[in-house]
Amino acid sequence: MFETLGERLAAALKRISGRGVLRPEDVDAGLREVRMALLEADVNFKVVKDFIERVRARITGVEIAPGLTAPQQVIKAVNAELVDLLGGNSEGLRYGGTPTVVMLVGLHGSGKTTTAIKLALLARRDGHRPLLAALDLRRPAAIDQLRTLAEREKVAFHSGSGPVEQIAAAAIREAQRLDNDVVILDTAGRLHIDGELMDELKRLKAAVAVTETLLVADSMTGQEAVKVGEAFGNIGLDGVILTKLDGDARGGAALSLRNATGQQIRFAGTGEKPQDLEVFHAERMASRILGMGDVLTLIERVDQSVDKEKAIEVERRMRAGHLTFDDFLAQIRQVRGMGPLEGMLDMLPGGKAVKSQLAGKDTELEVRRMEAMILSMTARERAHPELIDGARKRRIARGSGVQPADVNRLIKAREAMQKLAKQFGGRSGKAGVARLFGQGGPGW
Ligand SMILES: Nc1nc2c(ncn2[C@@H]2O[C@H](COP(=O)(O)OP(=O)(O)O)[C@@H](O)[C@H]2O)c(=O)[nH]1
Ligand SMILES: [Mg+2]
Repeated sequence: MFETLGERLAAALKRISGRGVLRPEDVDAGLREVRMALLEADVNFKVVKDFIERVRARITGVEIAPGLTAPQQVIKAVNAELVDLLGGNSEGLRYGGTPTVVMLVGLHGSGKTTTAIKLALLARRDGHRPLLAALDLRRPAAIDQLRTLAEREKVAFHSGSGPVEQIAAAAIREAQRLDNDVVILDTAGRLHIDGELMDELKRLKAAVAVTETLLVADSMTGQEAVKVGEAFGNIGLDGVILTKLDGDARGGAALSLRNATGQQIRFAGTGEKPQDLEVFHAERMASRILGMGDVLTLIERVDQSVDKEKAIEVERRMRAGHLTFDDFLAQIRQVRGMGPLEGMLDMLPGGKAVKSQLAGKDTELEVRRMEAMILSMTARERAHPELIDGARKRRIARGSGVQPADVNRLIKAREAMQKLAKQFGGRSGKAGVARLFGQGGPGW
């Protein structure tokens, strides 16, 4: 889902480098790419403009957190802004009225009928007794479609002929008689926005006590999404349901619709089956749009668990080109403090250098061995790795229950990391070290 946008953002942000405070030119360059990525993802251009300015305000002058790379810091800001823009999490259907009346509106093919049965099942899971009303009279097949679904799922169903507002009123009376407390109105759609349809929907709303009017919109809708949102917004909306998220590779519609209607996205359709409906979750959607769920989880965890003082200290030493085994140990422990190891190493400053030494091994086990070896060293050996000769290696190996070859590998890992640090740190200061750290990113 939304892979393309996520990948594009990742590629875009790769170019941002730097540590300390994010530099204005990096922010500009990064945001330019984010803008392009969003436009290509078919987010409406006005929405993009607005979004970019908000992210800019959020990150200008922000200090890059120890343990994060500059791109990760920007991703964090983009994500936070996305969550805000998406308007928080939905709590599901709002029940109220006798009965609760949910009116579904939207273009033809957007998924209204499919969503009607999905909502009926959801209401039933919530302990309610739903009734489905077929109000799409333009196409006889539409009524049959809903009737078939209702019968299959054993949901009460009402249809009729005549003006839609009369059928809707009859459906509500029927629900009251049968003791159904939720009525879902499946209205007609059009291929395009159409005045006649809007009039019909307004009449319908005026005639019956609608609890909520929800716009059903296809997530593949591109620039059109804003027009659709605004047009249906005129009849008065209480929320949006985004369908076909299972097939969408872009995700722009979520942002556009939210922005155009001012309403929350309440549900997400994730398939053709009646069970394929999720209550909308802003964080989940944002991470889907970014396509970086794992990275975001990690950023959160780094934020919470990295000992910032320690991280700064290790970074300073690396920059000076001197990395003791105590620093190495601190790194490893920080990694382990964060939980499952796989993937974690990628995210830490210098983690990649450690990981390259572990290629093809059981990482967790290997890190535990590294830790054991370092703990078998004397304080002097840890601070001055160059002291470790053959005799010391054998003693360390014995003390930690490994082979001397393992001690050799550990020594090489530290040397490799120090060499990289020297190379980058010595040459071009901040940006160089950041590049080293940036190499720790998930492929970018
Ligand atoms: N993959 C997928 N297909 C969907 C989803 N919602 C609806 N559809 C399909 O979209 C098409 C149109 O849906 P329908 O409910 O008839 O749209 P309506 O004209 O608005 O009532 C049908 O083929 C549905 O199976 C969804 O969330 N995921
Ligand atoms: Mg339909």
